[in-house]
Amino acid sequence: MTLALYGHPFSSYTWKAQIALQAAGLDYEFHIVDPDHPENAAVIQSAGPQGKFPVLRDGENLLFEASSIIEYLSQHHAGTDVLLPSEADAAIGMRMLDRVFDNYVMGPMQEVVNEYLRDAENPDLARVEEARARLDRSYAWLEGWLQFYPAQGQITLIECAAAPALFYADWVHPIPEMLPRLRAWRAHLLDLPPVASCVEAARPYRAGFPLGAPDRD
Ligand SMILES: N[C@@H](CCC(=O)N[C@@H](CS)C(=O)NCC(=O)O)C(=O)O
Repeated sequence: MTLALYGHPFSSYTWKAQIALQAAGLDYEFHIVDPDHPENAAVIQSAGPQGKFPVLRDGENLLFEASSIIEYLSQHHAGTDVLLPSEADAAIGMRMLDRVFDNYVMGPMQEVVNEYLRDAENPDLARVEEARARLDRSYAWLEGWLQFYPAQGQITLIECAAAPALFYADWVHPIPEMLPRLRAWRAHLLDLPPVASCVEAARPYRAGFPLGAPDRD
């Protein structure tokens, strides 16, 4: 049975699952969640408590939460040690970084975006500044972490989480020049073929970015 992913090409968490699927060389159908496809929206509404995407369908199984989708792919489809190591402590380390990218990069990035979605003319600037400060703190921490992280073209749970988080976070709040390792790693991630394919598929939707998409990437 073919795997099916429900999501949107401009959605960061959809990228996260797609990068894993593509990195593991898995065939899947893509079902876009948009107003023209209410049948796909119905699937995501039926899967999780908040109707968020991505959702993976594997036969009778519906999986939600991008990290859980990647864990499932790793257990059932990707092959040993492809997306997550089988060694328990190494896997815990990866899950910890996955939480860093979701909670401390994707989270504040989304808060800024949400403020502009709420009212692009009159965002709450105090909230925006507070979220930007949290991004700065995460960026600085990641710069230190990267000193010990070998970026050798591997795609694990870490890269699946990091690529979309850093792609959009840098749009919202550019990574400063004084953090060269993080800037170089973001560029490296965007060059990985599964990530590059998500960037291209999302390109037609850039006009919808609430802060205005930068003329790069
Ligand atoms: N914790 C979820 C977050 C998913 C999420 O926030 N998805 C966004 C798209 S990137 C979404 O569903 N937005 C539509 C909505 O919130 O109704 C995950 O890891 O999959």
